[in-house]
Amino acid sequence: MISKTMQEAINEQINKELFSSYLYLSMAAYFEGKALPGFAHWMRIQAEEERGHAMKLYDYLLERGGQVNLKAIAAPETTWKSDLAAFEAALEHERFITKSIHELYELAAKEKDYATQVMLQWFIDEQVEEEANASEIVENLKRIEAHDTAVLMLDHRLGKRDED
Ligand code: OFO
Repeated sequence: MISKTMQEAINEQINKELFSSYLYLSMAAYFEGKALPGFAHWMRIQAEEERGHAMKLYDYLLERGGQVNLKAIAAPETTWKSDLAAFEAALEHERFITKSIHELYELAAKEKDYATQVMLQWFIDEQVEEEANASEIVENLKRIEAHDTAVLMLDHRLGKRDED
């Protein structure tokens, strides 16, 4: 039987994972609206993955004889100032989730809840991948933006061509 404190903390994490799903679904709609179906597709898959994370915790809680208490999911942002800003927000969110998983692990250790520590190991590994994926896209987008700037600089230079 899982402790009430651990149960409450896992329920909080379920809510955070469902919010993650909501956030990425919102980003998918944002990219769809910008005619970027590839970006939207990536976000949709991410949204599904997050729902999967929530369900993993949900099933675990039930398996341990705990009670699942679903809470209200906050409304995510609907727009970002650029493609890069959206992915930076995704990376920032993943860092927040990593911190939350680590805190959950610390609580499980404090409570000597070994089964929960083992279950959370999967999430700790997953967060390394989640942050790496978002980070790689952020870096790629920064390169693209730098390229755009280079094009603008070239445009500026070509605009200075003297007439023959
Ligand atoms: Fe569930 O890993 Fe992202 O948020």
